Amino acid sequence: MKTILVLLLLIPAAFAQPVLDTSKSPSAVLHGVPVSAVKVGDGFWSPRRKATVETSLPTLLVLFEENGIIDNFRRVSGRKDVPRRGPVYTDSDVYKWLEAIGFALQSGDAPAGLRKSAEAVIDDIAASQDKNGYINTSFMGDKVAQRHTAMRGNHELYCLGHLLQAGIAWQRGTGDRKLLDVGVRMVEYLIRDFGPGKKPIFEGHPEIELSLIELYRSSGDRRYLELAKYFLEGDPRNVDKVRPQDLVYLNTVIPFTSRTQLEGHAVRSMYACSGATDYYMETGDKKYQAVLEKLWADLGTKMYLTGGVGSRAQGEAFGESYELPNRAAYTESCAAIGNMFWNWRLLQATGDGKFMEVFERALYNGANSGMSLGGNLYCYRNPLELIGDPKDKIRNPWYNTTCCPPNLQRILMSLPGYFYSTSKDGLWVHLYDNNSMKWKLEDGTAVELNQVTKYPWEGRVELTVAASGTFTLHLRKPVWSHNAKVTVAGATVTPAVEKGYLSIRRAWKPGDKVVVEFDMTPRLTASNPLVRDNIGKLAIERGPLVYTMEGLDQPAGTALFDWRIDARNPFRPEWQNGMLGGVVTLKHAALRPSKPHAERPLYGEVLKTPMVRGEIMLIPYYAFQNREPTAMQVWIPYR
Ligand code: FUB
Ligand code: ZN
Repeated sequence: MKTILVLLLLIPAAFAQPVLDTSKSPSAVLHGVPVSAVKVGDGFWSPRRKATVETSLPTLLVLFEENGIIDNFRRVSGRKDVPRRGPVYTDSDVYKWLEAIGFALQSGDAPAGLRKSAEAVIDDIAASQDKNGYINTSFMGDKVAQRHTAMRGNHELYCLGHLLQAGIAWQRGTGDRKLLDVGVRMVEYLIRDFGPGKKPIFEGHPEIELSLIELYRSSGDRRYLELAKYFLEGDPRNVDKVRPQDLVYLNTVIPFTSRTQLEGHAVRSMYACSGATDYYMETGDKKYQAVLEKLWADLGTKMYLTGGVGSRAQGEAFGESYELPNRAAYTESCAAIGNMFWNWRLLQATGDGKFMEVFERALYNGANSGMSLGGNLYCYRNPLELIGDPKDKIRNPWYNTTCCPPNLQRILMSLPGYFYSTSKDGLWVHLYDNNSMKWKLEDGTAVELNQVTKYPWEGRVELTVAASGTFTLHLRKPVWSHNAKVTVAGATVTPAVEKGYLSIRRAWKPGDKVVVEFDMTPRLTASNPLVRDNIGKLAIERGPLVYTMEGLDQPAGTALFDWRIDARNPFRPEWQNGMLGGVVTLKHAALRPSKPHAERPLYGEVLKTPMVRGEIMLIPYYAFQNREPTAMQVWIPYR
C-alpha cells in the first residue's frame, strides 16, 4: 500500500487532474479520477482507442494540412503566404484534435511522433497570436476589421473555448502551459474590453462557458467564473442584435435560466446545458438547478434510443417532443457527445445513476457509431434507418465542417477519466471494461481497483480491490439489467441499490474480490406510440448496446424492409470473432411476405398475405455501414 502512495506522490500535480476537476466545487457530490490514474486494458474500448491513436489522429492532421487548416495559422504569423481556407470555425477543430492528444498523453497512449507533430502545431498557433492577445485565424491579418462584428456566426468565442480546453488537457498531459497561455491571453483581452460596464459581447455558439469554468477550477481565478456567468446570463444590450428565432437557435444571448425546453441547434443546446451545470456545481444556484431538471425531463421526449439528439436537419435542431424520425434523423455525432458531456456533469453534481444511463447509451451507440472501426471515416449524421443507396455516403474521411471527427477523438482519448469518481464515503464505478485504476479516496487512503470483464459482450465483471479501510464501493447497476448477482470475497450479498448504484460498504482488505453478473438477455424495446415512425415496430437491445439490421446480413435474395420479427421467439446471441472487429450478433426468427413488398401495388385492400419463415441477424448499431453500403434499420416491424 505504501508503494502506491509513494507512486501517487510522484505523479506531478498537472497529470493528476481529472477531465473535470470538481474537487473543490461546492455543489459537486462526485469528483473525477484522472485519466492518468486509469489504464485501459484489452477489451471493448481498446481497439477504438488504438484506432484513434494509430489512424484517426495522424490522418486527421494530414487532412488538416491538405485542406489548409494549419496553414490558416501560418498565414497569420507570416510563415506562409496563402489564402485563408475553410469555414470560420476551423481553428476549433485543430484545438479539439490537440485536446485529444493531450488526453492521450495523460494516459500514456500517445506515441512520441504524435506529440512532436502536436508540438509543431502548437508552435504555429502561438506564433499567430496578436500582441493584444486576440487569436482567431478568420479575423486577423487583412480581416481584423471584421472582429466581433457578426457575433451570431463568427464563432470567435466558440474557438476560444476549444482553445482553452485543449490548453488545459495539454498542460495536464505534459506539464507544458504554452497552449494554455495562448488561450489565457485571449481571455484577458476579452476581460479588458468586454463585459458589464464595458462593450457588450455574446457567443454565437455556447462552448466558452465550459472552458472558462474549468479554467477557474484549475487557476482559482474567480474572474473566469464571472465571465462564464456573463455569457450564461446574457447581456440585455445584445437582445435587439439578433432575430427572435435566433434567440432559440443560438441557445445564448438570453438568460440560460429563461429556457423551458430543449430547442434550437442541438450541439449549442447541449453545450449550453453542460456549461450551466458546471456553473451550478460552482455556485449551487437553485435557479440553474431547477431549469436543468426541467430540461433533462424534456430530454426524455427528444432523445433517440441511441442517445443521439437533434432530430431535425433544418437548423441541426431539436424537434418537438416525440419528433424522432429514423431515416431523416440528423443526430450529429457532436450532439451525442454534447449529451454525454451534460449527463456526466449532472452525475458529478448529484451522484444519480440516471444520468450515467444516458451517458452510457450515447457512448456505446450514438457517439461510438460516429467513427468507423478503422478510425478513418466519420459520420456527421447518425441515422437509425438507411435505404442502402450507395450515393448516401454516411461515413466520410473529411467534412468541410469537420467538428465531429476531433470531437470523437477527444471523447475516446479521455474515456479513462469517465470510469470512476470518488465521494466523501468512497469510490464509484461508472463504466465496465478491462482496466486497472490507482488513485486515492477522499480521506487520502490509497486505492487500487482492477476490473476483468468481457463487458458489454458478457455480463460478468470481476473487480479486485487493493485498499485497507472502511469505505463504500458504489457499482453502477444499469437499469436494463433486471437483476445483478453480487458476491464479495466469495459470499453472496444483496447490496441496496441507491440511485442506480449497488452500494457495498465494508472494511476492505487488499485482494478482496467483488463479482457482479449483469443480465445480458436481449431485450425487445417498445417505443411510445407518439413517436409515429416507430408504431408497429420494436428495437432490440442487449446490455448497453442497441442493435440494428443491415441488408447484407439477411437471407440471400431477401429485402431488408420485407422482414418482420416474430417476437414470441428467443434470440440466439453468437460471438463472431472475425466480424466487424469481433461482435456478438443476434439471430432471431422472422417472417416475410411470399411476395416482396416491392412487387405489390402502392395501395390495395387489406388481404391476408402468405408469410415465409426465416431467420434474421442483427449487429450492434455502432458498427453500421462498416462494410459495403446496405439498407439498415434499428426499429423493426414485428408480429
Ligand atoms: O458551428 C460549429 C459546429 O458546426 C457545430 O457545433 C456543429 O453543429 C456544426 O454546425
Ligand atoms: Zn459535429
